[in-house]
Amino acid sequence: MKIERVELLHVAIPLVSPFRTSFGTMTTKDTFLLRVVTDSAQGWSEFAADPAPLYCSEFVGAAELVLDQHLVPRVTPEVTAAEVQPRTHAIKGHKLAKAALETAVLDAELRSCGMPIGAFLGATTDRVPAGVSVGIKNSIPELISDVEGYLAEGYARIKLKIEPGWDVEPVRAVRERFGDILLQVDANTAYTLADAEHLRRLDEFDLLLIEQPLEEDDLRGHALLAQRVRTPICLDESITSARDAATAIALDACRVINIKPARVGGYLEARRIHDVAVAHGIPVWCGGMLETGVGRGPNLALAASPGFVLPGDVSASRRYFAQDITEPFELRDGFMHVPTGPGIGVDPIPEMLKRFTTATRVLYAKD
Ligand code: OSB
Ligand code: MG
Repeated sequence: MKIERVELLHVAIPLVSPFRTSFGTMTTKDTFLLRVVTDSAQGWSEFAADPAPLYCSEFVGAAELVLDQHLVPRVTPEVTAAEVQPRTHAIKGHKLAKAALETAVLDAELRSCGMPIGAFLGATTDRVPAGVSVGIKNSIPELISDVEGYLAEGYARIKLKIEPGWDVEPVRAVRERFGDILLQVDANTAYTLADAEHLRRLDEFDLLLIEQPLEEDDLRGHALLAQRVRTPICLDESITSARDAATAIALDACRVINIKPARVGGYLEARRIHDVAVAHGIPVWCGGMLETGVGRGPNLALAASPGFVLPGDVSASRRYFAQDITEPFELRDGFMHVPTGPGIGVDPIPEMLKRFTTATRVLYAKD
């Protein structure tokens, strides 16, 4: 496929309410979209990280620079989606930036042959059960009221963000108030192995899992923690490749994996992680990073693969934004529907692009 133009569009979209985690508070989705124009079709993608390196080491400014100076030059003037990873392999790290590039190229490629990304990835269903990730709140009554609202909307599973000082009590309150719902927690690396006895207190609440309690490079710590708590350990930040997944499974560092395509370099590697997990009987689910519709569409397609047996962080557009940049994704009977159009199956709405774009840069233009 011949690439004619690569554009990077900075966008800033207000969130409906602040989203607080153990690493910070977000009030806007502040990121960029990539648009790759080829000789046969154009493709879109979204960079998943934020302006500051708090969830992971990547951030908007660094991703823009690495795409401009190191990644885009390696895939122009001609590339296929399958070649993006090998061609950019020499550039260390920057998987979220690489994921954005690979996804835009893949979208263009699939659109040019009329194939939806779900069909390409091996989706076996047209709708997936949706969970919702609930941020850290100022008080337990505020948390209960938010969870009540999400359950009333039909979400199939609740995930509570936790940190030291906001863990056992909020979990107890939600369990007591709502009974037998699917409930799990996410610590985003906020604990150490010295907290094992404290985390064991979560065992009485029958959680589906505890996500990423320890630092991302601490697989051994997670394996040791897993011997001391009954709640299954799920890894998010620690898993950046299929090899990581195989290692974590071999070390008994996790019993569940959160797959975020962006964190692992794109949908092709995400599908390989799925395959490794399925081969080992490890359940997976699709994570999210407050994506706009541009990132949400393909995440839903991935989540329709057979190994995704737990509800994902794939919520409706209105859980995040009063106005999404694409047609809004809606929750129906607790499910989200996989887009059926070619490629990622969604397009930014021109009027919304205009409203939310703060700057546009051309990274490549055929002369
Ligand atoms: O750790 O899963 C996470 C959001 C941003 C960055 C990291 C995470 C999250 C979420 C929200 O938990 C998931 C979503 O609804 O997109
Ligand atoms: Mg997480």
